[in-house]
Amino acid sequence: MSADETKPLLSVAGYDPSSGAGVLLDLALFRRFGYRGMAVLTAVTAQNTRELREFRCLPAHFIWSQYQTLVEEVSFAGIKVGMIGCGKNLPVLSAILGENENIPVVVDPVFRSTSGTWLLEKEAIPSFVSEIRGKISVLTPNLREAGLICGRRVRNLEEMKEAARIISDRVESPCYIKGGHLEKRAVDLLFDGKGVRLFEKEKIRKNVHGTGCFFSASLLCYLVKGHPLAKACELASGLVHKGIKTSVRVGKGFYIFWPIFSSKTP
Ligand code: PXL
Repeated sequence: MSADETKPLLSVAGYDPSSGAGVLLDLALFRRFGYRGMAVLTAVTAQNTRELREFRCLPAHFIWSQYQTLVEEVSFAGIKVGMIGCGKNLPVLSAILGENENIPVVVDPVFRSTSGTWLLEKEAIPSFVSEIRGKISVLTPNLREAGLICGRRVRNLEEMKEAARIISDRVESPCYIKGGHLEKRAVDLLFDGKGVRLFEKEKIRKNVHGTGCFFSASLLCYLVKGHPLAKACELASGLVHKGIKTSVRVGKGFYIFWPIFSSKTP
């Protein structure tokens, strides 16, 4: 076991009581890969598989206090960032990232819930970009989030390519755009600052909640295991595909991932 495998992974994200997304899903995935997960909560939501009813952001000083209390004792092998919730908490995120520049950091730009609630104010998106700039390993927007970051529509492969270049330039990191919602094909695209790689999968027509969290948490695990970025993306995208196939409907709304515990490391 390498030294890093004994170190925990950190999820900086929100709480979804239904476990379909957020820290509960992240920690379940970290465990599935054999890592201990720890979590700094940014926000708490009230939601079931049908709707996200409301949420509260935790105060910036308290998010910082959760992080500081942990790092007094442990250092992390990698960090995944999900829902931040409020623009006023972005400087804390920036401070956390600033202290962890030598480990893999995957940032999922969570701007809107599957059911349509804004999970970060639209006006805060430019500061989101500047606070993470130069401090992360990869940003993983979906089509809509990519559109919000670069201020133009992203509806097809050509627009994905342009958007990935613009975003990568702005955040000074590679950008992986998830194209699961493209009309005909499900194609994801990675721009690593030099070239473009495509990852195509069979399209599955199933409304699954938490796909962004699932992808970014798995991607972090593969990076921490030592895979280069493109290989880690390929593996994570394959795992999400498998996860979507086996996802279940526990309530009346979206499907959620299940079973996420397995005796076999993916
Ligand atoms: O899937 C985005 C997301 C991330 N994190 C939390 C959420 C959601 C969507 O509802 O609630 C905590």
